[in-house]
Formats: sequence, structure tokens, C-alpha cells
Amino acid sequence: MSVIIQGGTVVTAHRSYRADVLCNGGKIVAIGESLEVPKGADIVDAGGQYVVPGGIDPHTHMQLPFMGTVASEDFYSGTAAGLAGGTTMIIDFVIPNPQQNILEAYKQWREWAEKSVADYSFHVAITWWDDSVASDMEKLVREHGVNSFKHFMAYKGAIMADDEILVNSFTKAIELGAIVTCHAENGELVFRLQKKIFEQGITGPEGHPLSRPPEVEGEAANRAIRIAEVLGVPIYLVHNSCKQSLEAITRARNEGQRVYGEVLAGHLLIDDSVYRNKDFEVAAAHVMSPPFRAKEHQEALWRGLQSGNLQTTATDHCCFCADQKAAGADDFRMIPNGTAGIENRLETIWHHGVSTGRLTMNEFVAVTSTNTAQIFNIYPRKGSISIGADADIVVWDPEAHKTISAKTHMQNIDYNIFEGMTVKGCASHTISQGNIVWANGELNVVRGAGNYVNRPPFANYYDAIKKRTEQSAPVAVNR
Ligand code: DUC
Ligand code: ZN
Ligand code: ZN
Repeated sequence: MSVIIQGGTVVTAHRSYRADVLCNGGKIVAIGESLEVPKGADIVDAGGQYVVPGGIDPHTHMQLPFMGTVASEDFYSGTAAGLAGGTTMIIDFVIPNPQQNILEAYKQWREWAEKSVADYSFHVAITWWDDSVASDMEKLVREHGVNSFKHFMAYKGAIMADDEILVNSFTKAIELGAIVTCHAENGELVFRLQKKIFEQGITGPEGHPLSRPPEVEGEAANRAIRIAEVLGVPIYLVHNSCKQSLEAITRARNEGQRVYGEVLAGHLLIDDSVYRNKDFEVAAAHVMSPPFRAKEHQEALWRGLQSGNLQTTATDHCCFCADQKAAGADDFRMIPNGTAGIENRLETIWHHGVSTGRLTMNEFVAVTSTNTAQIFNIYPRKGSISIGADADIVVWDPEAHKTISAKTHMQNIDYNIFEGMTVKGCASHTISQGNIVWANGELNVVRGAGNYVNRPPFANYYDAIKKRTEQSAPVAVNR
């Protein structure tokens, strides 16, 4: 079945131009003015609208078992909600328990993800270390299309990676041609501060940001970056929420280090006053890590995107409903960490980014799709409107209005952190694998239609780094 998108303006990360786009067999097969309409093709009228590559969310946690419960959004409902908002691919996380075989965990996540309605891939977290982890990392890269490994520097006593794990894993990653990613918060300090604040009698959600100040994030960001520098591995820092981690990234990039930074739509738009809300349910609904920050950090994060020191946007979509958040009613440390957003990322970033003049339309495409595809080595199959690319496309109506609400959203969670926000600019149509799956407010998805996307290692680039390192190896003085 063919789909033709007629009369729109194609917007890529690099340019904007008038063209029709023809999709067949799940791929883009023709781009040009006044394309002939194949017999029986579905026609999408994109007059007055933009035709952009489907969004890629590089950071989601569907049905994650976490903090004694399981995230309420599964791979079916989560990828469907993504399509409703113009996100056609996610990169989720396999998070093995400490001592759990990482290949086994990967297979478990693959099974859970089979119900996805849109394409998906996985970063794999390294939560412990021994020789079997090293050899399973190798299998994941060589046989299973994984090219990124995640490290949680927080969550002491659970999934935290200490410096020894970081050094071992980063060293292995470079051998394999994989990129390393980090959740940068100093877990030791968080543990200490949580205890102190709780003992001071602050037991409610307002204790959450107090126990995870920006300095804790800045320290870990800087440490991860410097470890990566010594070992010579490219590094990607997830969910930068504050000036301190942005400064660490900016400094390293200015020195020529290959460091990438991600920012969440939530961190760009929501400040820490939410934790002081008198209603426990509202305050707890915002508990995620790193927490929302004081306003000054938001403007800095926008400037990070504008300057190119932050390259990607994500959501850290990890849903817990009020009954799950209630586990921390008497102790903020027990509130499951996580908020939603996959459905609203593109529209909130368009409204607050493009409509305010902070980002150009092309930059919008770069930070919502193309840069992620490039950093994680799936470009131009994903993140581009080009012949031969996957037909994952969004028709973007810059005039459409919408007021975001948990009452109307598709996400499987009872709260929306953007509740009441009116945005101008929304996905009128989403095309996934060449099929129209979202049109004018209606979803038409097929359970299990999503495909696993293999991400090959960065072989050539890494070979060059290894060669350079060997050439500059120190020499012992001959005495
Ligand atoms: N932060 C969250 O808020 N939830 C899931 C994991 C994480 O790092
Ligand atoms: Zn995280
Ligand atoms: Zn996360």
C-alpha cells in the first residue's frame, strides 16, 4: 500500500522545500514536486503544513520494574501515545538487576517490547561487573544491534555504577565501538542528603529536590566526562537538568572532547515549585530524577540547545500513577521516580522553542529526531526524509491548537506534568513504517507492528581513535 503526502513543505535538519513524498513498502520511495499518485494510494493533504521526520525519543522506560513497582505504561500503550504526538521510534533501556545476566535481561525486554506499535531499540544498562558482563556486552554489540551502554551513577544499593564499574565498562565499550551513556548524579551524596533531610523531619516530596541539588549532578557529569576523556570513549549524558552539568559538557566540548548532552522537555519547561504544592498527589507526580530545577536552569538549558552543546531532546517517559506514588506518602525516598511526556515532547518544544524564536524549524527537527539518529548510528534510515529511509513521517500543522490534559491524553497515567498548557503546533498525521497511524485525532495502530531496530557499532571511527591512542602511547625511560 502506498501513501502520498501532497502539497507540504518538507523540513529536514538541513533545509526546507516544497515537495510531495511518496511511501511504499514502509520506505520513502520518491520526493519531488507534483508526484504522480499511484493507483489506490492513500492521500494525505499537507497543504499549509510541514513534513518532518518522525520524532525519536532516545530515553523512555516502558513497563520498567522500578522501586518496588512497575511503570504503568507498557510498550503497546507507550508507543501508541508516542505516535499520537509524532514520535515514531523510542530507544528504551534494558536495566538488569545487579548480578542478573545482562543478555538474559536484554531478552526479557525484547519479549516485553514485542507488543510495540512503533519501532524501538535498546540501550543496555551496566549495573554490575565481572568477566561475563564484558563478554555479554560483546555479544550484544556483535549479535544484537546494541551500540550504547547506560550507567546509573545514582540509586546506591540498587543499580548504581561506581567508578570501578564505569572504568571497566567504558574500557570495554571502546573496544567494541559502542558509545557510553550516563545518568549523572552522585549516588553517594544523594544517599547522604536523603538521610539528613528525612531526619530533619522533611518527609514530603519537597525533600526530593533538596536531596538532589544541581551540584550533585554537576559533580557526576564532570566525573563521567573526565573518565571518558582518559579512556578516550565518546560519552552521552542523559537528562541534563541544570547549569552545572551543561557547563561540564560545554567545557569538555570546547576542549575538543566528543561529549553529547540530552535534555528533557520537562526540564526545559517546569520548575521546582511543583514540589512545594500542598497537594501530595500533585507534588509526588513530579518526583523524578534528576528533579525539576529553579527557573534559572531552564533558560540555560534552552541556550544549551541553541548553542548545540545539547543535541537531543527526550522525555524519560516513566509512568507511575497516584496509587503507586502513594508508596512514599510518609517518606519521599519511597516515591517511585518518574514522569510521563512521550506524547507531548514535539508540541511543547515546537511551541516554546520554534514559536518563541529560540529554535529554527530545522533545529527543531535536529533536536527531536536527526541528531539522535546520528549519535546512535541509525541515520539516514531514521531521522531523515530521504529516498530509501524508513517512512516514519509527521505532518505538522503549525496552526493547530491543543490544551494538554490527563483527561484527554493517550498516555497510561493519571497525571500530565504539562496539564493545562495550551500549545500551537501539533502532529496532524503520523506515518509509521509507511502506514497512517494517527490522523486528525484518531489512532489506528496494530499491536506488535513495531520492529526492533539494530544499531551497528561505530567501527571506523573507533578504529581511528584506537590507532591514535596506540601511536601516542607513553614510552618507558631506558635506564
Ligand atoms: N529517573 C526517573 O525519574 N525514573 C526512572 C529512572 C531515572 O533515572
Ligand atoms: Zn536517569
Ligand atoms: Zn531514565
